[in-house]
Amino acid sequence: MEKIQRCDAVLAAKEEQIQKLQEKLNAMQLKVSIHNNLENMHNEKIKYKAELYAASSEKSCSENNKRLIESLSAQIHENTETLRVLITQMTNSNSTRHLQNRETERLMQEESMHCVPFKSFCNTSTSIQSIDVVGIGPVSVLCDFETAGPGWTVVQRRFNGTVDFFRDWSEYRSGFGDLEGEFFMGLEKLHRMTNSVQCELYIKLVDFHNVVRYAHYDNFRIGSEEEHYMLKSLGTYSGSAGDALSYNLNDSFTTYDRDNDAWSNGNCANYYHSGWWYNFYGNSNLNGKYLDREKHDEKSIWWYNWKGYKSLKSVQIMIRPI
Ligand SMILES: [Ca+2]
Repeated sequence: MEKIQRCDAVLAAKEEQIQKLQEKLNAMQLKVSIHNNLENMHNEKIKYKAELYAASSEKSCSENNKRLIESLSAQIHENTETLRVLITQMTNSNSTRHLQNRETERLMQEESMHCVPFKSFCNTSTSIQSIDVVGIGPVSVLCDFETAGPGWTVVQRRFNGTVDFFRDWSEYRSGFGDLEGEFFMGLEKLHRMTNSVQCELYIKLVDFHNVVRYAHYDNFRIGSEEEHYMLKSLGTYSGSAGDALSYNLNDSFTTYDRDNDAWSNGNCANYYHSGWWYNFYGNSNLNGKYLDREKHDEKSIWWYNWKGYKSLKSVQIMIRPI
């Protein structure tokens, strides 16, 4: 009996313990449930925030895109306008160029109408005329009818010292001076003219006593620039001034900046203050310094076979097709 009572007591204690544990368990389950609910709510909140953010960025992105599209449209419009202006300018430019080309063609045609071949040149008067030089085209030259008969083209002329003849290679190649005054025609033209047809050469010399002499060669020809405009042919000499030029046959042309002479220790063009055909030294110096009186001066204009190194008053060099 006592044992039964003791068991009842233990049982009661256990039931109480179970009840407490049940209460505890219930409390814990409630806590877990609340926690779960809270967690769900938190997750929901995060989800909504994410959606909100997405919606917000979508809107922002859309606005940005809209602004970008507007900006691009404006640029396209601006570029189209610029393109239109450029096309207009180009069209005007083409029209202008077309007109300029037509004008140039017209002037060239007009000039070529007045331009005569070198061979049939200058038979009527002393004047400046346009001739057709092979490989160059129309060239203005001085033709001389009075000095030695018709048909002469003046290569060089000196008579008052107004033009400086101490020039470099490129100027002697192209020519310089004034056709109505003193000038040098230019070696390139001279080369092409004397190679297009056989030419004779006439050199008129006048001293300070107004005595006139001349030198004539019947087959004058000079080489190309690659050949340093070499004095390649003179033919037969005739005249009253003496043959000063044959000494320099087959010699190259020399200027102060292009030493083609045979003098190894110096430059003849520099020494003689000129640009001319030289060997070890010169035997004539028709492009030398112009002096206004007769003077023994190796830098002046001289023709050795007539007056040595005495300066001359005037010179005229001419060529004529044969
Ligand atoms: Ca030299």
